[in-house]
Amino acid sequence: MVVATKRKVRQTSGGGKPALPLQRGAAAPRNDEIAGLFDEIADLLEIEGANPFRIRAYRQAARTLRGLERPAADLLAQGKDLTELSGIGADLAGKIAEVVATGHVAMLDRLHGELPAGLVELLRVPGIGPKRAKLLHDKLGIASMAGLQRAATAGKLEGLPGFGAKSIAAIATAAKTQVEKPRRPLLASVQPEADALIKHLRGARGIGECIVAGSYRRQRETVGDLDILATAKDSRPVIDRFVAYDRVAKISAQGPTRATVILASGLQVDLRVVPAQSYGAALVYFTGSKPHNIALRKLAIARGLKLNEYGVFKGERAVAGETEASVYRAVGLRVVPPELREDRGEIEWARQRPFPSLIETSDLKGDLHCHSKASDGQASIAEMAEAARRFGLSYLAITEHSRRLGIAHGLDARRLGRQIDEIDRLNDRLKGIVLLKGIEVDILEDGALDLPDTILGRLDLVVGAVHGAFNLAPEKQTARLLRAIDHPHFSILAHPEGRLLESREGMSFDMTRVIEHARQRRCFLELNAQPERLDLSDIYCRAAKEAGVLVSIGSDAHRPADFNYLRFGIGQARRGWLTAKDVVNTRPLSQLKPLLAATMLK
Ligand code: DGT
Ligand code: CA
Ligand code: CA
Repeated sequence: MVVATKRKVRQTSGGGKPALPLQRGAAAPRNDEIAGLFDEIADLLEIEGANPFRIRAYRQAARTLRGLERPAADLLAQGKDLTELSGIGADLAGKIAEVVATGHVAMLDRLHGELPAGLVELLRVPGIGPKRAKLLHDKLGIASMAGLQRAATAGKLEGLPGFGAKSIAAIATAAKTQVEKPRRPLLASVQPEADALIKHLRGARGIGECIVAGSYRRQRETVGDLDILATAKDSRPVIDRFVAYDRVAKISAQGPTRATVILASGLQVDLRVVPAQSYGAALVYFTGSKPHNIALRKLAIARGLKLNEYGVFKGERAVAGETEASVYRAVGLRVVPPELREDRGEIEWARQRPFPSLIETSDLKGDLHCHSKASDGQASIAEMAEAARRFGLSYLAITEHSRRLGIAHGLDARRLGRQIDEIDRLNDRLKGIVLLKGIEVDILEDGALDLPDTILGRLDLVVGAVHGAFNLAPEKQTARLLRAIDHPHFSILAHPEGRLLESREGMSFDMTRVIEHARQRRCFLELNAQPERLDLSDIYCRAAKEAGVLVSIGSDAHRPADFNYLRFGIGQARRGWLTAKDVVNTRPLSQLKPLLAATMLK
């Protein structure tokens, strides 16, 4: 499915213009900034009721831009033809060039003239689609989330066609949450910024260590800001180089050993420079989480020690601080893997026994969720197979959408039948990778699957997923999922929670029952590695593990570059305490096959 990331280029400093780097003069817009503008165009076109294929073109272009390894601005500077990129035609290539040259897209400016920019925010509220957003605007003049919240509180939504009392109450609550909650960028979207900034800082005179700590190091799916920790005898050159970085839009604070800046993207970055003998203590402190730190400090106090970001002290004397290991040892613990530092039982564990070796990207042997051009992907099956092989995988399941998802060009039984034959032929000539035959079949509202058993039975695996009716009452939603799992051919429940980070809450249902059912029926739960999903989330990964249900980490790749998303899936899996053993696609094909076959023979 093409998923809209509703993130916009955020404003950083006064004025009504988006905070493109152009505000600072020479720097060119980054790919994700251009992508943000395209997503906004798609959102506004959707509200205007434009042709779905046109909307989809902008979304795909945004995706392509986000996945490019090099800045589009550089490609243009070298005279490269952007229409060679998948999903980019002449019109979109022209718009990219326009953003690079001017910082604007005239078309978006025109759309803003027709529709208030704040209307797009309304699409983040469950239950409000483009049609309802337009209705709210036309009938009540609502043009922002805050406006929606005010109107809902004042009872103004009552009586609008199609708005029942229940849905009004749900909308009011959602609008309130959205207004109060600042948006947090996705881990994957800040990673390139973090890498580039660290590379820049390493050029500072006298710098020793230099690392991103905070929620980023803990691999949280979204990050509030970046916390960079560096060591140096003389902190000044490091601070000077930091605030002089060409993507800094605003310096919020600057002192001799610390500084805070806002980058052109709106991302805040904190920097702390400490002497080498405090590195371990500072790293523990700035990695957090805060509840984890508080628990550590209690342990220190109980031992008559003082723990802070400079070290562990007995009176005035430092007893630890240079390494993380020394700090944990001083309070009687083993080192806790950063992803587990959330005060969810890891402290007790660290006192008693070694941690299991958490899963790593290199443990993955294959991927059980991907798309090709046959549905809404952007490459051929052979190209996806080659990309998976290059990523180091030895098998790949092709799982297109099913017929119900017309917008994604979902397959009916006849087209799936042809694809099965095509994959058989491809397997005869492909080297170094084996393709598995699958489908991402739609789970209908009543829990039935969107394709007949006869065709599903010919596959190696059936991945089932919910793509609509997210708002069923919890009992109905649970029953729907249990019924799908009960289907004679059902292997993996894809993106089980249905969350879209920062834009859609997960569905309400009884996950404990779903996990238990999956265990009984010997099927698997997916951890979908798309950056805006990371679904299963960490706590349910752990619940699945404890129940003995294997997790499948799937890229849901729509393009060759998307296999890189598996790394973020691994981050979330580690946060869920998963080891290689807990993940089904760490098995070599010979061990995987019987496991899949068991799901297809119920
Ligand atoms: P974020 O930025 O919201 O995604 O989450 P973090 O965990 O990166 O939080 P941030 O940036 O506010 O602070 C970085 C770390 O610094 C945090 O994980 C723990 C530590 N820290 C911050 N404030 C406090 C505090 O008041 N007490 C303690 N013990 N540690 C703190
Ligand atoms: Ca942070
Ligand atoms: Ca911070």
